[in-house]
Amino acid sequence: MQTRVTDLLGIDYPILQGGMAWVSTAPLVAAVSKAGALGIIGAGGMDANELRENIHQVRAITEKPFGVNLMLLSPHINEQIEVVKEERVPIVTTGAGNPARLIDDFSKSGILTIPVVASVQLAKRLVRHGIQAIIAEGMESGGHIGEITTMCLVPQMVDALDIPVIAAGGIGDGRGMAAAFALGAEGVQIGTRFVCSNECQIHPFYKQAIIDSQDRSTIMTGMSTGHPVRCLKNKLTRKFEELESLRASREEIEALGSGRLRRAVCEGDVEEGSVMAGQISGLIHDIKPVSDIIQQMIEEFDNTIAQLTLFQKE
Ligand code: TUI
Repeated sequence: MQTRVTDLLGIDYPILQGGMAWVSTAPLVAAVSKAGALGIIGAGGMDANELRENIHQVRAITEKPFGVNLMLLSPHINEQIEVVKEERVPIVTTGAGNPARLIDDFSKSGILTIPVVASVQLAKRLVRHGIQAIIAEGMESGGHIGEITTMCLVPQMVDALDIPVIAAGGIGDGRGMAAAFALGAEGVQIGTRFVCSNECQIHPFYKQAIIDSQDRSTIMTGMSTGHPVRCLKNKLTRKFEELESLRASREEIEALGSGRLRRAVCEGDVEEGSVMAGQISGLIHDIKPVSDIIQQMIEEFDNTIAQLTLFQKE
């Protein structure tokens, strides 16, 4: 499968594994890259040494391209920037902010910056800074999100930009991938589906919470703080709802969220922890190897496209 995205990134399939803080560490990333897609280390939550260690671990397993996702709100962001430059990481994706100041500097170090954005306005601004591809993330995604759905964001992004658009948010199988391509995307970024893989090194209760979920199992919290986050409904999200209904201060709401992702991912506390997951969670029913997820997605993509061509007039 060749698109501008596979050409640019040097991968076999136009699939990126979303960089997920605490979740996408070296074993998952290496498995995804080894299988011909792009694995991405989620640097959010890592200090400089942990990030360097993860980069070395990926390189010990595969020579294929991989990326690092920099969460721009991370307290370790400046040291992480130095590490990706020193380690000559080929691809950096960014999230939760405007990466304009990094693009030129990274480019001089041979690093390709692919921003994750949730609006056409920021995307256009970043194109003027010289980016070569962008990830358009809809609000179906897990974690920190914007306001627009993938269905509406992707075609508007495609029309506004000349660079390839990678669709993210609400895609968990080959049908979703085909839908994204129908909207003009040339690649997809997948998060939640890869969480439920054998190679993903998180507490089993987190994976099980996704498997047990249905279509209406996620909720957006933290809207009043300006940093809305999607996760599975649980005791913690009910506390958020209560605080927000009482119009609690931003500080109070942010304090409630502190350390909660780690608690869910590492300790398996899926009631008091933040179980970040996308709306596609309800579609995920099993845990399987990364290579099976990718192969089945490509097969399903091909079948979907073949089915759709039956609609063509003679
Ligand atoms: O970054 C993400 N998703 C994330 S980051 C994360 S870690 C976290 N932990 C605790 C609380 C909050 C986050 C979990 N999930 N996705 C990419 C993304 N970026 N979605 C939306 C944006 C975004 C938002 C605003 C990008 C740029 C932006 O720009 C604002 C500006 O400065 O113009």
